Amino acid sequence: MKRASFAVVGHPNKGKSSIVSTLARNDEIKISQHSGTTNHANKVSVETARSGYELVDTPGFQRPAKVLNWLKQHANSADQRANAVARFIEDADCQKNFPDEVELLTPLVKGAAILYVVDGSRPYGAEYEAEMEILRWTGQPSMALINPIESDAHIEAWSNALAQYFKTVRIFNPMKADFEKQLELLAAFAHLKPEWSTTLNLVTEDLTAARLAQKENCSVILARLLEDLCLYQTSQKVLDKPQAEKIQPLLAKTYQYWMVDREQKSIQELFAVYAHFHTDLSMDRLNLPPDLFDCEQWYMWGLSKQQLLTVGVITGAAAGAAADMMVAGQSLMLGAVGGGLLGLGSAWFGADKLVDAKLKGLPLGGYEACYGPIKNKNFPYVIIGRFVYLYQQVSQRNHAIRKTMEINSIALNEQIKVLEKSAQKELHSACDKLVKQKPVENLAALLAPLFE
Ligand SMILES: Nc1nc2c(ncn2[C@@H]2O[C@H](COP(=O)(O)OP(=O)(O)OP(=O)(O)O)[C@@H](O)[C@H]2O)c(=O)[nH]1
Ligand SMILES: [Mg+2]
Repeated sequence: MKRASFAVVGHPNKGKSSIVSTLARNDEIKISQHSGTTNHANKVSVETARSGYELVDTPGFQRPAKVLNWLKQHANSADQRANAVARFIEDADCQKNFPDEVELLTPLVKGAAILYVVDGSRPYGAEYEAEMEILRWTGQPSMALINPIESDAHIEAWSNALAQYFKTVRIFNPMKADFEKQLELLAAFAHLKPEWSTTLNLVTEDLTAARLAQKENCSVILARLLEDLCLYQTSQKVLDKPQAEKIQPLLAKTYQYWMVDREQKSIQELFAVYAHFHTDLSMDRLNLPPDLFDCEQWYMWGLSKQQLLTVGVITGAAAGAAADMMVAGQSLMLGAVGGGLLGLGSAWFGADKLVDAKLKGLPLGGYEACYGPIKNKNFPYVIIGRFVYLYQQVSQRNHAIRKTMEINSIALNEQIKVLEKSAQKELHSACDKLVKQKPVENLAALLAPLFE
């Protein structure tokens, strides 16, 4: 089956690239307020599970009146017009004098249909007629899109004028058009050329199915995030209580860093699900309850006979050498002495004490200093609220939008409150289990309604 292809053409700076970006869900396409941003035809493939189509972003018309003159000199009657356009793009002088028109007409000569874009917030003028006339000469199926960039002040005048050149005229705002509107436009594309309708209808079906799968994906991402954040605990085995107190700030840092980082990872996954790879996000960092270091959570630990034996061997060999004591610590499973903890060196590890312990034989014991997990009942709701709110923004964000995504913390807090109040019984009980570090079956399915 032949793939549909659409060249998006028009005056410079009317939102052609924005339309391509939104329809193709591609946020890499260059868009800017400077006229002439696109200076080469850029083919963008839209791939779906079973089908696809092609959009060609093009530079704007620069000298349409001159181009139309050239064409008129090369065609005496209507039947020669398409051929004159084909000669125009091949002509070396034209390529030199009218590079933008050659770029934008080439895909049309190769069989692409026309999507002619105008700005409905600016008045109509006869100067557009040369470009519309040129497009008509190509003989390709066509549609006009009115993009109300700043307002819809001149839509009516535009509609009247465009109707004389194009059978189909639609209003389409690439910044605001939601998923339904995008599908409606796709349905109109399918009517442009009968031989494309099958593949384009498949595209619509695929996109609809993909949209559902994206939501499911989001509930899985959130479920994993919740489980990880609610279970996470960082701990370090130490010899005595003062040491445990000493490493508290370090544990706190490790813990906070891990939690924030873990949430960030999920946010990245969320953006990736919706193919937003270049969005800057401004959102308050995840705030954790201040004091998770609980002295009650220090556990006495003892070593097995086998381990005691190892203490003897290793400490005997390494006595006095701080660096070697670290190694000894690891082999004794006193906890990984990694990252920041290394900085504390043998002082906290207590080489002498180990040796002492060996000399005295028994007992060799210590404490386990723990940080986390969070037992605050509200915590899962905070995570859910943040994620669902972000989901709402990301899933509705059109790919033509380039500005930073600002997540307002007041709106975010409101969302969390509303969510907590309205959460159904099942969700409440799931959250309750999570903060008790109990497993929740089918968590993703329980969360799914939040993504409706
Ligand atoms: N507010 C708003 N801005 C828009 C809309 N469409 C386009 N713009 C802005 O208009 C400017 C031009 O958009 P582009 O998509 O780069 O226009 P273009 O027709 O591809 O421009 P050239 O490549 O220079 O011919 C950018 O700053 C867009 O952000 C719209 O519907 N609403
Ligand atoms: Mg452009």
